[in-house]
Amino acid sequence: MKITSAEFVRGIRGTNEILSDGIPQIAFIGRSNVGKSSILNSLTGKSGMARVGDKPGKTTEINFFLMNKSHYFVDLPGYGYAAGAQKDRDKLRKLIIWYFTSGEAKPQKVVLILEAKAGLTKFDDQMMQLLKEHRHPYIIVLNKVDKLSQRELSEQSAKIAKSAGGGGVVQTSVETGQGIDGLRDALLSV
Ligand SMILES: Nc1nc2c(ncn2[C@@H]2O[C@H](COP(=O)(O)OP(=O)(O)OP(=O)(O)O)[C@@H](O)[C@H]2O)c(=O)[nH]1
Ligand SMILES: [Mg+2]
Repeated sequence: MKITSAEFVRGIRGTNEILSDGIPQIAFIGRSNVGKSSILNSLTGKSGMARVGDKPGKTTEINFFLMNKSHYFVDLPGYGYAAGAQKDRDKLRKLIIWYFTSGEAKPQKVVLILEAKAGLTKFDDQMMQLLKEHRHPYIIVLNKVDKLSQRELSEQSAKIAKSAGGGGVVQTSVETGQGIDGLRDALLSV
C-alpha cells in the first residue's frame, strides 16, 4: 500500500479530543534514539516530517500524523536514556505511561521498536509487559540492522523472538531502506 498523503496534525502533552475522534491510531514506541521518528518519516517518504536527532530525547510530545486521511501515526517520546535533567525524563516517562494506561487512547496497533545492537533491554521488556497488561496489540521491529553483520543479526533476532514469546520480528534499516515497504504494508492492511 502506498501513502498518498501525510500531514502533521498536532502534538499533545495530556488529554486531548484528538484521542477520541474515531480515527485509528498506530503508535510508535521504543527507547530514545532507536529511530522511531526516522521510521515514521521513512514510511511516509517525507524526510522532514517528524523531527529526528543525534541526541536522545528529540521527541518531547505525543505527535499525531494523519496518513491517507484514514489513520494516525503516533510518534511518542522515547524512554530509557540516562542523559538530561531528571525532571524532564520523569515528565516524558509519565507521558508515555499515561498514553498506554489511561484508557483515553486505544491504539489499533503498537509498533515496539528495538535497536539492533542493544536488543531487548530491561526497559523494552517493561514496555512489553505494560502493552500486554493493557491488551494493546503490538508488533516488534528491530531497527538499525545495518549496524550488524548477517550472523550477529540472526543471533539477535532469534534471541528477541524467544524472549518476546516467539512472535515475529520485523527487521528494518532507515539507512538502507530494508524492511520499510513490508512494515508499511503490515501496518496499513489492518
Ligand atoms: N545507522 C542507522 N541509523 C539510524 C537508523 N534509524 C535512525 N537512525 C539514526 O538514529 C538517530 C535517532 O533517530 P530518531 O528517529 O530521532 O530516534 P527517536 O527514536 O525518534 O528518538 P527520540 O525522539 O529521542 O526518542 C538519528 O541520528 C537517525 O539518523 C537506522 O536504521 N540505521
Ligand atoms: Mg523521536
